[in-house]
Amino acid sequence: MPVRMLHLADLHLGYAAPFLPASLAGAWREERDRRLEHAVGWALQQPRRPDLVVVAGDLFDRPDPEPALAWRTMAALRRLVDAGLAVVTVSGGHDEWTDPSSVYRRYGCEWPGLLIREPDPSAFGPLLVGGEKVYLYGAAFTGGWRPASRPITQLPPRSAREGIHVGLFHARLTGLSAGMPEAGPASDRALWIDGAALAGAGYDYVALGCVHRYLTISLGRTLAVYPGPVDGRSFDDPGTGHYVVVDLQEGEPPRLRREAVPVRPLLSVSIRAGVQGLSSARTIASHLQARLGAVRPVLRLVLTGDGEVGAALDAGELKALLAPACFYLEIEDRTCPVDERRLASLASREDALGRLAASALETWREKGSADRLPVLQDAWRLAAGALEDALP
Ligand SMILES: [Mn+2]
Repeated sequence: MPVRMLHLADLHLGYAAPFLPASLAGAWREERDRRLEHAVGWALQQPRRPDLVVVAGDLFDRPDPEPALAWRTMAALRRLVDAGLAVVTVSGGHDEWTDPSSVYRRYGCEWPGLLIREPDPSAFGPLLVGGEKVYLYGAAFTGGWRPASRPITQLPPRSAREGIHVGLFHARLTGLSAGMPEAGPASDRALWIDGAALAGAGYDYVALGCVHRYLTISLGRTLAVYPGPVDGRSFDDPGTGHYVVVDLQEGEPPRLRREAVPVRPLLSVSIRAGVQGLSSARTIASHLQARLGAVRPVLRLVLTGDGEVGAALDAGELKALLAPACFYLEIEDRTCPVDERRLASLASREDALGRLAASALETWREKGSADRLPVLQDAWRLAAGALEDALP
């Protein structure tokens, strides 16, 4: 029988969305903070349960989550342990140890399952899981312990003993020719591990956290996986909506599976007015309502469209029509009441509006100006709007 493992990372429990109004932020957060409890209930209800649950860092959004959230989270993990599942947790960049009020310092002694505390990669186990021996290799991200400029090149080698060998790190991999997305500004908030060293260690599977999307990387005999956060935090970090489950059997490659689970979607949608008959608030609203169904997402809608069709589109009306189908709706109105033809006709005027139109027309026609068009359109809206009252 293979060992079945549920691989979680980057849940960021306790995250509060700054873009939501106060009236919605609490409910959204409460819903999001139920993720671990949902995952535990899900795991225990499966006809073939996971034997092992690992959390690869950033379980919490900050080192010192509210005590009630910490207790709820520990109670959920304890349900797994009480049901006979193995649980292993490492800290990430957001919930790391060095903070004096770190949740793992305060509750470390009571933390259900194995809590990895060593700042340097170390070997643990074996854990007896589902009748198999699981050898673990991991490190707790510890701020200031090691700069990102010095990636880890020394890892405990795979033990020669029979069993399953699993790495567990909140880490970025370096030196790979492809596969890793670029590091963000918080690049020091994770371990950095040399990809060749990780390949050389020879583990069967490496459960990673840190990259906020689903990503699998083959390193020789080792499969390294980022499950990505199940729930998103923003339109640019929208979450995966999946749990990652892997079956591990000695002498066989890991078998990965993604299980879709209900989430509150964070959607970013762009609509160009006038395309595919979508030219009025009403047609756009019914098009989106059909697409959204009953999930009531957090939705950012960007409207574009030039000339008459842009001028005719009423973003306020669209917002009123669409808001009931959304948990939260944000409309960015980038429509522009002019197009090239209208600018050309305005440019012949001998007044300030004419000069403005002539200059806008020049930019509009410039080669490669496509990425500047939104800026031009914004500028036009502001400047033409200001001139409108002053001119005949
Ligand atoms: Mn994270």
